[in-house]
Amino acid sequence: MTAITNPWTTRSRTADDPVDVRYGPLVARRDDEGMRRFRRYGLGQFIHFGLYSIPGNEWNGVSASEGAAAPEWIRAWRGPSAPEDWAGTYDRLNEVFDPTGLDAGEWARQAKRMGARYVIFTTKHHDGFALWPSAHSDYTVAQSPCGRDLVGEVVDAYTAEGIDVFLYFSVLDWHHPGYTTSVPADDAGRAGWQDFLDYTRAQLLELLERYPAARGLWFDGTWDASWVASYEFTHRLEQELRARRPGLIIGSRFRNDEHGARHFDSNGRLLGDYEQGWERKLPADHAMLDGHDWDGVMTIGPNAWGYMRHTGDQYQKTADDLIDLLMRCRSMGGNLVVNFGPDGDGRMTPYEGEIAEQLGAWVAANAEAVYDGGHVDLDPTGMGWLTGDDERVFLTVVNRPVTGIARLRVPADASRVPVSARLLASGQGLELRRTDIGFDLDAATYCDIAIPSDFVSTRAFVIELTLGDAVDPAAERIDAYM
Ligand code: JFZ
Repeated sequence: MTAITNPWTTRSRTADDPVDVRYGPLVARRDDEGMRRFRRYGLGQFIHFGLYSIPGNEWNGVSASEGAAAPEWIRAWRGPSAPEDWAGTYDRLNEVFDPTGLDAGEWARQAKRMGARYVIFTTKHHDGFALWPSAHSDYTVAQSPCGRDLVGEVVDAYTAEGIDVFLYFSVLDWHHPGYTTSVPADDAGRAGWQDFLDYTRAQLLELLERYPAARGLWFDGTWDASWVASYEFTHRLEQELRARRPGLIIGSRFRNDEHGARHFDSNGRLLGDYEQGWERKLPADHAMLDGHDWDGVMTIGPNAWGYMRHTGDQYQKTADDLIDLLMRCRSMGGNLVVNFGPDGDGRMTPYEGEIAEQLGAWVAANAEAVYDGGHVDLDPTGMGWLTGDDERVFLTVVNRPVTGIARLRVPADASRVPVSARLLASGQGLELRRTDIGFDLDAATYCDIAIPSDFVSTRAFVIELTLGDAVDPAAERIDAYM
């Protein structure tokens, strides 16, 4: 019996013991233009913006850290530190919501400089407040002094920069009266829940209708028992969404099968176009992914998606951290999505602005390794991350070897082998030698690349290896046959 378990999603497959599943995947692995673009995004931007951006994790100078899970969860602030009637106060923030500093064009240009090829934007987070003037809700930008269609502004501005847009949509909704976390147990509850499902469907169709440029829907808040029990509805709705927008990309966080298995059905089959469970954690290795597409979404602080007025002594990831994570994702064929939380006025924070510029400078200098390089079938190396295509292998050096020799293991029977090396950013040629060092019973040869001692870098750097046909490996061996 083979059991494959991913501890971070509910994936658990028992291959020899298939279960009857009627509400399983609706699509097989796709290879259309949309998914080919997805595989080449490399870097994405997440934006969490909404009513929660106004308090920024505090109210009247009191931090919510003692009582709320994260800044965008501040409405759920509980305990002794919570202000009186806090949820009521929060729910009325629409009356003051007016992000006059929000310039979607500026956001999009910053994202472009960072090298992002897609953006995921919160159209409606758990609080239920819609950032577009939804006809199906009385809790939207239209019921605020803002009065603008922020979703439309973001879709247009990013599309104009050539950045693909995915619409984040939280199913979980603290505003809709019919929403319930548990399966409704009486007629009134069931009627309310049905209202909620109708509203959810209507809002999603409205988003597709209003924003034809959007390429994907990024679902969230789909873990409550009520939604899990609505598998017939979600199965039908996924069909409807896909029919309305051919090519639409939907991740695995949207729905579950009739046994409650989320992300993967009870037989381990992916429920959607890509694995959408990688959040503030990454796959341990490429094999774990079973060839699925995926992305990893990442906060810059430890756990803040929405704006945090005071980050205090919380660690903020650096550009170096993100370069490392980016190339680690790429080495396993995935994209890294870096989260931004603009302030209540709609302005990107100075720190996130710096991150965007620093990351962008690195990505621009090493673009081929980032975008063109997918997973390569070589042994992982402690020096950093390997990416590549049929012609090239890119070694992103994060840990520089003290010997000055970057040594890669190349299987002895490889038909394509590295034949030359250079520093990707500068083009400077590097000496490369393939050697049989008398190791591994000749199962591999080694490729030694000399990193000049006068080459100084305080950032990760990329060595580009060009592949060529292997000459008879036996002829290269210096040791005798036994
Ligand atoms: C959810 C939201 O609750 C959160 O506010 C933020 O929007 C984030 C992107 O998504 O939080 C989650 C959801 C799923 C996991 C972790 C946090 N998960 O599967 O590990």
